[in-house]
Amino acid sequence: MVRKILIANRGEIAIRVMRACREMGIASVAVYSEADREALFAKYADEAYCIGPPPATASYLNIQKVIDLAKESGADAIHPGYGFLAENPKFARACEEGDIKFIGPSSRVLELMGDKVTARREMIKAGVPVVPGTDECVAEFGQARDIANEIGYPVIIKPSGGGGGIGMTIVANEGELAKALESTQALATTTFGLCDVYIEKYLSNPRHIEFQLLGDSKGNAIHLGERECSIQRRHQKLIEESPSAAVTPAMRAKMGKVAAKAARFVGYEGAGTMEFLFSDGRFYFLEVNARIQVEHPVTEMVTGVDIVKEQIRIASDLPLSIKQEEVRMNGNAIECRINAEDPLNDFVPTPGKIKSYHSPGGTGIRVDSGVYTSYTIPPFYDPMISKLIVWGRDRDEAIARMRRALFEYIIVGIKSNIPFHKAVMENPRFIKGELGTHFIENETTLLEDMKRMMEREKPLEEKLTHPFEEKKRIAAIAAVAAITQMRGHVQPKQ
Ligand code: MV4
Repeated sequence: MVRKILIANRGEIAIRVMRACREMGIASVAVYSEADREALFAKYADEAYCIGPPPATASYLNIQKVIDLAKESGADAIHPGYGFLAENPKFARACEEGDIKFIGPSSRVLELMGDKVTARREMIKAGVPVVPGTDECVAEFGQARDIANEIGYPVIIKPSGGGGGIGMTIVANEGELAKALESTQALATTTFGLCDVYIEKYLSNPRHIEFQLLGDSKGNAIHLGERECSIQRRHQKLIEESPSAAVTPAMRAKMGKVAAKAARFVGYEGAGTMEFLFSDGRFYFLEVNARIQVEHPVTEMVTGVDIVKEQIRIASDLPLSIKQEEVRMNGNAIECRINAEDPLNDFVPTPGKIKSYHSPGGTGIRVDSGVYTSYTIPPFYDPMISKLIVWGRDRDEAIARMRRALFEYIIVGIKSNIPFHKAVMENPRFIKGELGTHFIENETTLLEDMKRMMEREKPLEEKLTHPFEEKKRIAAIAAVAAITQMRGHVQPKQ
């Protein structure tokens, strides 16, 4: 078993990993930038070292500095979290060569999955259904025209070095194709240093559904069911849930089996996600995310499996602690990403000082956060404040519980996207489970819904701005909760 882990990340995910370390009797080492000196994760760790100035390129992305600090502190493994160096094959290789265990797949697998054309080709070989399209890079217009005519318009051109939606171009007809090909190649070159692009049939409003996978060094691979992440804006997921309302047990078993088999096929070690588009009852492979994901807690809530602990076991050459037949999905979980951004002003980031903070609790609630009262959210990184995750016996109970928890959640001093989440939890189509990747742009009343909700809460604002008067704050929470009840959304089940 590894004995000491350096966490090459910040915020809530750094704390998430350290919590697993503590439960397993493993020592934790934090590295923090000058902007994160007062961050909770730097205090929570057993040891913490400053790694450099605020910009990520000078700190969290500095491979040599991370490796040096791991060696100096005597860490025998590095957990990269998500983002930053998590899927960087060069970093994984530097760990491999420095005799430090990288908690994640091998540099070979990271390279294979990081190139989207290669990943697509591997998945075709493994028998995974993919979106109709090319299995090669497309360099010439003639090639693009032939494939587009074969699969039919609209098509989408994607950079092979990309992922997560960056730099994609939708093409409606042949007239637009030449220009789109050229501009996507140019963008791919400047953004990823690789002009390779590929073409797929464009699906118009699919659901985004992904399978959680675990593979160990003994050749075992299992799936923990799916998550639906259709509620996103500009490729930033905002709400995720498990299971998906669109997936039947039979579909889950079939697709999960295919995904786990593909993980074995490539020799996948660690936790990972296989992303699919789901349209007209069919799954189409998109890409593999070779890391722990932000939304992993919804899977933990319904399966009871601690995914980070499994990652650490796998890195220690231990077998998975659970067999496929033992995986049970129980109830429904939903996650809302609570961000420091203004939902009424095009979701602009709103970093700054949290003057008062009260997070929800009670049955079925989990809050993963890295903040506290009087903490200042720095402007240098992504503006996530916390993740609010709820569990319910069914989807309706989970939604009611999320609504209740959002009304308990009080953040004074900076604007957050809590009003957005409140509006979605009352949206009729969300409640029916009618989701798609264009949900937010299609639901044109969300902005008005948010405004109405905030107007209703106005009378409470004065109470909430007395952050040090506990009684007034609690009275305000109770009053807000009462308003929710009055709206009559909660109908007791017969
Ligand atoms: C697609 C697609 C439709 N058809 N691929 C976005 C995230 C990335 N992992 C893949 N993405 C998409 N891939 C096919 N064949 C729709 C999306 C997509 C999207 C694409 C461009 C602009 C906005 C989008 C929003 C959601 C999903």
